[in-house]
Amino acid sequence: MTQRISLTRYLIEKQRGHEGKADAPGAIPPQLRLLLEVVARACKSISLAVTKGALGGVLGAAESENVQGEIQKKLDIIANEVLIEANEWGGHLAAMASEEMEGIYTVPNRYPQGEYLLMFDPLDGSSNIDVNVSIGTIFSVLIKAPEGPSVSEQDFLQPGHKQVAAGYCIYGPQTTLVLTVGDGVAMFTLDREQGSFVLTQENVRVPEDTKEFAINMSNMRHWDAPVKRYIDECLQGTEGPRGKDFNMRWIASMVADVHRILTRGGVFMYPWDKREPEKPGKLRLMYEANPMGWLIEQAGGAATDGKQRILDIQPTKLHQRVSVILGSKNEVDRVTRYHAEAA
Ligand code: P6P
Repeated sequence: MTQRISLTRYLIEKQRGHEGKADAPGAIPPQLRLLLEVVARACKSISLAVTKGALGGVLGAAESENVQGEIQKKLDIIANEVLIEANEWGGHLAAMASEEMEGIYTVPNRYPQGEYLLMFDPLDGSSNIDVNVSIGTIFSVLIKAPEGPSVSEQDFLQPGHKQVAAGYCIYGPQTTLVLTVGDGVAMFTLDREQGSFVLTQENVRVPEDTKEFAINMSNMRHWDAPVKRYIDECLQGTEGPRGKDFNMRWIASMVADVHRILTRGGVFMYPWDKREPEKPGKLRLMYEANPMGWLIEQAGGAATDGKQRILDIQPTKLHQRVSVILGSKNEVDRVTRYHAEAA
């Protein structure tokens, strides 16, 4: 039987790569390796809480709202606290930012500060928590600019192509950590008997073509013309210009929809719509679209907001939203082309 490689060994070997050649793609410095190990350990704790469900008294809503004005679920708050407590003392971070917190969380003075910035959506897909559907943690890592004595929100406002690591952990039938440090995408499945993440797939590739799209169809009447055109053509199937039938999936957990796309291809869309025209989209740039967009690109896919590459967007606010079209390259290119033609 081939020897399984643990996440720890995988990261140590990448760190060794760094010692050899610091700018080699995928080589990671010791502090980044520590960060990723700590995040993985936190995800194991979150997975345990999620798996308990009703037995752990963690389902249902908390009596609070997050910065987005959304009712927080008890597990949202638990997951956020787990990530903060796991990461604040290690000396690898300057600060953290979360969907569940209005401002940034600066590492307390009683702990050493590092150069990394960690952003996360601690439990994406909250609407699925109480109905036992896959949810997940999404994370993104940036480096704080060396100048400047103290860390501020401004330090986080870097375009997605500046990320040094990104990933998610999906809590589904398996708990799987999916990670990139810039040289492709790897997947690690949690071996609960050992209590460790084990490498189960490397060099993940998204097929350039697909017959599967993911979008919330109930918003159809609110979409912009290019999105309506694209979906209409998919629905016309073999009788329309695409000449092939399409399938539709919408799990309403971005982590689960993206995991399917990384596993078998597809296109995921949460576009701008006219329900709240002042908002560019529903999903957040810094800790949803950027990490997922980088993973998809690292696996050979594409990610745009309909007009530009998501990873090139210069953020102006920590919690800013963005329209998201990501997945199989040829489909994302088509949707983006339809936006250009409409403009
Ligand atoms: P809707 C979950 O709340 C989330 O942020 C993403 O994970 C998911 O793709 C989307 O919202 C689902 O939105 O409007 O279909 O419920």
